[in-house]
Amino acid sequence: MKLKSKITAICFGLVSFATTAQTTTELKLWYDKPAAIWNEALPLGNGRLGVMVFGDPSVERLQLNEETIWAGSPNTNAHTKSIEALPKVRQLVFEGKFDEAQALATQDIMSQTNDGMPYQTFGSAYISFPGHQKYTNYYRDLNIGNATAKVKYTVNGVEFTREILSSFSDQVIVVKLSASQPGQITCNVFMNSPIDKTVPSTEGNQIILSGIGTNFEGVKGKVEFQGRIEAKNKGGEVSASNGILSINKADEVTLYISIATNFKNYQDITEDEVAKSKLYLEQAITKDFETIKKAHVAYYQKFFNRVSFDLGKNDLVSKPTNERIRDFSKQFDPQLASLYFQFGRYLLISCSQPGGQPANLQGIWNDMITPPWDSKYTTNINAEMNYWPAEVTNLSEMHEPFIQMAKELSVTGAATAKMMYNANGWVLHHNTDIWRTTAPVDSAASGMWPTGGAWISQDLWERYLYTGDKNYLKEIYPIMKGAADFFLDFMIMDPNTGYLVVVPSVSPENVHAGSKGKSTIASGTTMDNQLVFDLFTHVIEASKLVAPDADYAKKVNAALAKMAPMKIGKHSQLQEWQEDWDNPEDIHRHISHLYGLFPSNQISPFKTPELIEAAKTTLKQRGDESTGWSMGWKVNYWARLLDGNHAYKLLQDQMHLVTAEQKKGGGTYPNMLDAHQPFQIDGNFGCTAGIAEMLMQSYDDAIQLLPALPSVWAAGSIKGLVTRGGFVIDMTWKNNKVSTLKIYSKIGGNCRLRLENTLTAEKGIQLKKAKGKNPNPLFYDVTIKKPIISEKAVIKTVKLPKYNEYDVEMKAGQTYSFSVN
Ligand code: FUC
Repeated sequence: MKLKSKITAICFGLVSFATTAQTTTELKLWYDKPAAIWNEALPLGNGRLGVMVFGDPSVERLQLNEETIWAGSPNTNAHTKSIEALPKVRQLVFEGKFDEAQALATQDIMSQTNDGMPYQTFGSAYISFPGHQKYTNYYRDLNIGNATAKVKYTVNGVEFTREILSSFSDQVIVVKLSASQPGQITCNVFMNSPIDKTVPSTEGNQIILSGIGTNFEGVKGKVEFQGRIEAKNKGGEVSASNGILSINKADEVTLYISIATNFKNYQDITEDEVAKSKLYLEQAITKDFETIKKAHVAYYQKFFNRVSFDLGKNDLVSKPTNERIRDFSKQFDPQLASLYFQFGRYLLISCSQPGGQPANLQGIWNDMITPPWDSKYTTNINAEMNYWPAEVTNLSEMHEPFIQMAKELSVTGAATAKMMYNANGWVLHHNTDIWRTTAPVDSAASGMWPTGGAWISQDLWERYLYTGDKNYLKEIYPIMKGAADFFLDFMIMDPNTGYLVVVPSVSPENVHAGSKGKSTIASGTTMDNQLVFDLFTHVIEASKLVAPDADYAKKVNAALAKMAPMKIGKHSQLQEWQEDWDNPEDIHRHISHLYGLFPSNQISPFKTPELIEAAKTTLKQRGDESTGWSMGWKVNYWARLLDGNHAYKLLQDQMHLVTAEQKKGGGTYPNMLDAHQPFQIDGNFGCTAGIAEMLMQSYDDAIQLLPALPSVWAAGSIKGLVTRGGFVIDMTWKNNKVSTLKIYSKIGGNCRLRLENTLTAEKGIQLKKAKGKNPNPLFYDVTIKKPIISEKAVIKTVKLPKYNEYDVEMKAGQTYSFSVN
């Protein structure tokens, strides 16, 4: 009998699928030593309250964050000086006087007041245990299967255990201290903060720390915060005085840590932090640790358990996580890869909850008053990257704070657009903060980039493609339209090229040969063109669906027609700028012009064969090793180039262990957080999204299964990935080919599958060979202008593997199982 890979399709209702779920041990980061530095401590969070657990036996440190403790207060950093400067800067750019243009922009267009406020730590809670300096059998872990951390060790034959969580359901951090014998818990608890003028105090049996976010760059600090700790003991005694909570000879103790601020929203700080911190504590303390834990775990697992991922097992889980990170590129450790993927999902659930703030540069975890780049939102890549895993890894709810921020930015950005450029719509440059400031900040070299609103809008539109939710689209349409309106006003014709361009701008944050490598300022950069192309295209699509307006569409289409196509330069590369300035030796971390490859869909192996080759050439020229987020982006790039082995190589590079001694290069800290360096959370999210992209892609007309599977991941399973069009994919694979497949359709519609296997339909199932355009509107088509190709460029033709494409019309709420004969 001829053995042919044959998949049969059977339609079921909601059927559960037995993929090998990740077991509890696989979902743990564990260590045999306490954390000596912050980058070894373990992050817990409930979206609002963050805690880094150090796990030292004699003095536990819990470094604490509340997501709304920022310096400053409601403010704007926009100004009018730019109105006069704008035409002059543009003229200088057009004359090729880039250094002068950049200097003038730095002087007159960049913010004249502040560059945004920093995100600040609350401080730390310490628990000191007299006599615990000498210990044996040390163990600590972070269990991302249930969002709890544990510390265990033995002193004089007594085993001590600490269990810590940041409760989603009760809005407090709880710490359970227990011992293997009664009467053994004796410790002192206290708090302090690097924020000047914080005041410790005592109220009954509660210890309190109150403070105010700092003044910064001329903006008065007005975020008032208060933290409270109370203990509930079994046996022994508890007392509090002078800001110290003393526990004497207890059998078991639970500490309840509550923090609140006066922050209501970006323009209102009139909450009562005292009442709030009291209330959270009062409500939580009526419940014991196990009750709080049960509700916490149930809440967390509702999201986390939507995706399971298995790449096979070996016994490396018995080694501490830091050693496995160190050895990842030398040994095959499939469980570390799946753990790292899931860790990104864990972090997103833990730092981005509906109703709260979006994940900033460090998520919510920060022990400083002025952290690197203020731990703000950098919108020329970092803030968007944080949300790449949200839809595809089945965490759509975690996307909400980012959408809310977009709504707020569209308000503050409208005032900035008017004031600074006399333009309609709204503008965002390369940074914002909790006050939603939108003016250009820092020097013009990095900050003179008015295209943030376009990228934010791309993310908003993408969410619609995953959910098909028209109500949501109605809600975000005005934001997208406002962003488009800005560019309709702001863009002008470049007299050198005749194209409609964004100017002044930069290709983040790269200098160009037009200025002999000194300046970044330019006109009509490739990334800007791609971003505005997306924005205009999406606005036209969205308007057809929720606010038909033929005149507006005509206007936007007319602008699109005047924009430059992509260009392929003399080194066969995708040009970063209008001029062929690219240097093949340039290894800059930003490869902004490949935005068109990922996260956008303008460059694809199927539709734009020349551009895909040029993008690959560019990527090879830029090299692999870089900052954490840059490597995270490259995993996605190589996945879109259908090269799983190269994507895997980038994951190996990203696993470069960065320790207190080994400080060179980007990579991963012992606690698995991304090292830019310093710590920046985007690399974690970028890599999680990248791994999803290696296993499944859904753009360019089809859902492609295993598009970039590295050869080492020959067998495995993933359950719960979401595609554009709202299909949930569960699949296993063997010998690098799909072996079982189940698809749940959330919203119905045509499911076009692209894979190397052959599918055969069972009776009753309408499985057709795909023909023509995918009729599913969530796989809408984009038509890219033909690229302009330099005579010196050498473009080879791409050889694609042989794929089969099928269509199955699916019904909402139904599960379709396919099996391989
Ligand atoms: C951009 C990047 C840096 C860093 C910063 C937060 O400016 O160029 O590498 O990630 O954002």
